[in-house]
Amino acid sequence: MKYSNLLLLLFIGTFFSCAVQPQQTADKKTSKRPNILFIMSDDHAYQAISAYDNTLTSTPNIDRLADEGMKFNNACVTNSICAPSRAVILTGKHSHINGKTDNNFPFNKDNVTFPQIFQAAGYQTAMFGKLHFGNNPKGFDQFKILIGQGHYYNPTFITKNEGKKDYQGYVTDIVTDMTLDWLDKERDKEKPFMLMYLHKAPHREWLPAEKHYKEFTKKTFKEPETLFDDYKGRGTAAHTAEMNILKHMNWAGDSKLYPATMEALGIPEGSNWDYKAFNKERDRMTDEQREAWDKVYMPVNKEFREKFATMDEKALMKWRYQRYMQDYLGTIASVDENVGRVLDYLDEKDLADNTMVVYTSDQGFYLGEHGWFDKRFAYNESFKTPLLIRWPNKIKPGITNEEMVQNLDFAQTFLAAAEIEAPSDMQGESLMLLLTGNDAEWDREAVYYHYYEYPSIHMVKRHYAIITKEYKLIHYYYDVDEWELFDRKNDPHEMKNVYNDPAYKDVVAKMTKDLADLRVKYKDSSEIDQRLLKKYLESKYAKNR
Ligand code: SGN
Ligand code: CA
Repeated sequence: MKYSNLLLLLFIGTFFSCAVQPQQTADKKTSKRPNILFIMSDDHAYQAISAYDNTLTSTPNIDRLADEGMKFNNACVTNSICAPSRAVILTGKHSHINGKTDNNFPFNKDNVTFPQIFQAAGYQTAMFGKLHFGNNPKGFDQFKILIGQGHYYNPTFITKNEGKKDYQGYVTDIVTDMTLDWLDKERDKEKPFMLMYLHKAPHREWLPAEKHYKEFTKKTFKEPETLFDDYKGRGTAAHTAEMNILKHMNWAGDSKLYPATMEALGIPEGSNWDYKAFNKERDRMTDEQREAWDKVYMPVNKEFREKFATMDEKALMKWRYQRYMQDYLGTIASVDENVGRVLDYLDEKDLADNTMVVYTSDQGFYLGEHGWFDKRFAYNESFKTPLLIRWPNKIKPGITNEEMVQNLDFAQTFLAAAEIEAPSDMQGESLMLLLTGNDAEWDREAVYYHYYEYPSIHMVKRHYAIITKEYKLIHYYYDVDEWELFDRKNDPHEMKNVYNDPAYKDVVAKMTKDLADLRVKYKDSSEIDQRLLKKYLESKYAKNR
């Protein structure tokens, strides 16, 4: 840790041990300082939360947070990818400042993260579930985290006190059991807590729990309007991205076809079979789990084999979309059920009133819009992320907020809620103004976005963007130099780039200037990270060009 950072933490620690002591005695009776329960899922699209959109599925427990708290309709991320989003949340700083620009390099532990500040201020802190940082989290009294992406069945965790440990069962239930155990048996109940409850689900490759795959493999879902998008009207990046459900999903890992099915159908090995991925998950199951799985997925394979010969590309896309939704939404059913268990616990133990509960995702996700799965783009489905916050007596129930808020704002919001001063170099804004109904004082008009992980899986080109409620201006760079402008009000599905349309000349001029100003404000000057450039030049992608 940098010396200055250490000093800051020591200062905060000393300040609180002196200043907060007398109050802590009072806390025992009145529990003044609020608890923070931060719930985050991995790749949970807002289209798959019924409080936002009930077309696809129903999430009654997560919806409770919207009914009893505030729902943000325009929450978004600064960089739509897993570990970078988590780094932004923990540091309150953009990726280019905290250094975690993509999933590949480990998180730089010199960064000060908000849980360290909570811990120094006398809070009990714990983290359970997925972190995906390449190193262990700092500032936690307890943690049990998955290794990298983790597994759905019988996962291994890295635990703070016992090293690596194997667990039997389904990951979403296990992460919840750990969370409830800590709340009930382990924490110091005299102190307020800051708890991070982080689901692996619904991350690819979408393995639901038994009772949910039994139910969801029988369901049919409405297709999005843009499932057969041909990407006309957009630039190179949309055309070259490898996220198409028909072309880029794995037959085995994603669509759950058995090798025997692919052999029978003559699907050549290598064309997204990904047999390894299939085995990776299936091999972890116990005999009993595997038998139950096969009982449901073998008939799915059989039915597909019988109709395959009659299917054209369109029919195949439709079938793959349904398969995708059945498994993706099946994993969310477990998340919802388990969130319900935790909310019930807060009610039973009289903790709900003094706990700020947050539900969000590390980014949004495509559920067939533009024919895609995955995320990364500054386009709506991946740039936006669900955000629900409940804090009884502070936040009025059932309110919807339309302001553009970001995951960059979370650290300062939680610190402000706990009346802990945030370090001055954090780059977000506390959302307390909005949470307490003082929207008139909120003056943010635009947000900044920067995605870096290219070339890499899914091949989404690097880009940065400015987004207002009305427009989105995106610059793709690195191996292209292209601009896109979308009129968000008149083209909500972002189908037509109007950057070169003379009618938008003035908008382009203003947005370009505002984007330059935002880059100065957030201190993002360099387009090319030298580490990444070196890696790119040495990669197969550069050699194949
Ligand atoms: C894995 C997934 C990708 C996904 C990345 C990053 N493939 O590589 O589809 O984009 O993770 O996801 S998988 O077949 O191995 O699941 S992230 O959420 O961690 O950023
Ligand atoms: Ca993710």
